[in-house]
Amino acid sequence: MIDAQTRRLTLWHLSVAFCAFLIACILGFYQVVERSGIFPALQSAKVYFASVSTHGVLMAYVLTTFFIMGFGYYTAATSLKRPIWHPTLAWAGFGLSLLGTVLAAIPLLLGRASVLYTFYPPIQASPWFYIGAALLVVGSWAWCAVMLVMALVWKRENANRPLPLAMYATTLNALLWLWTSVGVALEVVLQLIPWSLGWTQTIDPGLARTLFAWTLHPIVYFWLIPAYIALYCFVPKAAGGFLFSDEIARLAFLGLVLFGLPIGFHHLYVDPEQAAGWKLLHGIGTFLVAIPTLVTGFTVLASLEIAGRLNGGKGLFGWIGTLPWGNPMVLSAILALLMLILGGFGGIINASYALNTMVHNTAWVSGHFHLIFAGTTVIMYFAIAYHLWPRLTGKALYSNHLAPVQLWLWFSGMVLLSTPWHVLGLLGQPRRISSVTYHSLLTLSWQPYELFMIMGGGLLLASAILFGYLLVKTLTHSALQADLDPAYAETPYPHKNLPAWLENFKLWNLIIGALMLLSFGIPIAQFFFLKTYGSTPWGY
Ligand code: HAS
Ligand code: CU1
Repeated sequence: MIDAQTRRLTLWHLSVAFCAFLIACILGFYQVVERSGIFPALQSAKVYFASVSTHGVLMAYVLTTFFIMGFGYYTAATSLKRPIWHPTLAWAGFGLSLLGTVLAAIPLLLGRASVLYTFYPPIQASPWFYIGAALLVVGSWAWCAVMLVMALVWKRENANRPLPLAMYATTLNALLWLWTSVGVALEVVLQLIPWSLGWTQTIDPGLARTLFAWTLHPIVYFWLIPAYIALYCFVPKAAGGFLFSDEIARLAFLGLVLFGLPIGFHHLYVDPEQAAGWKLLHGIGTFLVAIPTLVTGFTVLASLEIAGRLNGGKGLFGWIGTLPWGNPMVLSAILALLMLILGGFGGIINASYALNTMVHNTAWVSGHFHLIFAGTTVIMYFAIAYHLWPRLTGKALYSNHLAPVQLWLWFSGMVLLSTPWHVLGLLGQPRRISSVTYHSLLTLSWQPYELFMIMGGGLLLASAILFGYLLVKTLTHSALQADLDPAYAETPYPHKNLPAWLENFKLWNLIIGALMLLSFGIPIAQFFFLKTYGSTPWGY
């Protein structure tokens, strides 16, 4: 049984995350309807952009950051079997992040921060939006400190044992987030806040986009790592088997952190401020970062196969039928992997310099990240919530039948929403528009896909409401949960000697520092030597 402090911390973080998620789903449904142009009465660019900005910020920053912090506290306490270090610091981080969220939400909802979740200048938001975003990030740094100290103290006391896998990945994620958030923190504090307050008159969008690109790619692995923790640490046991390889899992997490950080220029392929050589370097890195995900797909599949065979499955595919498909953790993993195939394939297209020009800024990109983030990643967040809720509340999950229904609804909705977006992108439909002012045979050809998009959005909203209902009902009904074991998966054989370098975080920090200097040093330094866009780098 976990201690009351960890329970409260995790429940509060996850509750904020899922409230933000529900609001964002309602906005998302409005957006697909508005964007389709089928209901002219709803057409309003002003409301649309306020809505998309709020939707993006709630999903990409609020859902993820609070979920990751809450899940991290749970992972640390249960895998290291000890209470959270410095709960006051953890609660201070929570409070600061919540304050930041509220400060950013007010201008967003008032239409004073309709700058989308990437807030690229020269579109300007109210200063409160940037200040709120900064506080959200600073709050999350408190979480990083708690995770790192807990890992280091445990290591000092258990010098000859490797960190439990879930904590190893959580520690790496805390490290990843510290490195990742530096780019956007510099942009917000040194460029956006002074500019939005009127202290500086100009801004250099090239530098701002470069600093944001520093953050924009690794942040997606910050979101993804909790999903992979569930795939490696919970799914094999839930399926009735073992984790195929603990060592491969550790290498995959390490690979995501090392290769994920220095490659953000694949978001800038068509931007003028960086030269082709730097883009090529980041492009090569982007192909390298696909490897840990490929490895994850096959390791998790191998773990599922072990489980299916232990459950009596025979032949080449017979083990698939003997998997417990009704178990939310297992079902989510299967659906997540299926969405990862197409989502990852889209990522590889995006990463290819020449092909990127075909899909950049089209609906294809929205299709890519809805499939791989809102699909693969968020469905694993659901699975984690179903896994944690009974263990946190002591109450049995309200319905073991409705949970798989909710997951199938999410999967079907996401496929229906994002497949048309891939096609629409190839048919030239721009992303981030409320409507177009040109009409031709091409825009006519978009229409059937818009209908699928609305159906997909409707299924997703239904699924989100069912998810919220199941969590609330679990809290309020009275059936007790008998099994409160955290249920971490084991490998079929005991650990031999894990190489010590895997946990040499000092070494990894040095290597990351060198890679970041190599890939961002000159590209950032150049702004201090060139006069671009009529602005000095920090605008004064
Ligand atoms: Fe991405 C744009 C490239 C992964 C999120 N991405 C975005 C944006 C977001 C995002 C939010 O190179 C939009 C940013 C914006 O607003 O401007 N992305 C990649 C690549 C990967 C990738 C190469 N992205 C993610 C993940 C995300 C995410 C993960 C969130 C969680 N992305 C890009 C690029 C752009 C981009 C460009 C810029 C586009 C532009 O022009 O603006 C890779 O990590 C993907 C690797 C994955 C694979 C798939 C492997 C397949 C597996 C399946 C195994 C299944 C088996 C069978 C074995 C290569 C592992 C299962 C069978 C059963 C029976 C179960
Ligand atoms: Cu990226």
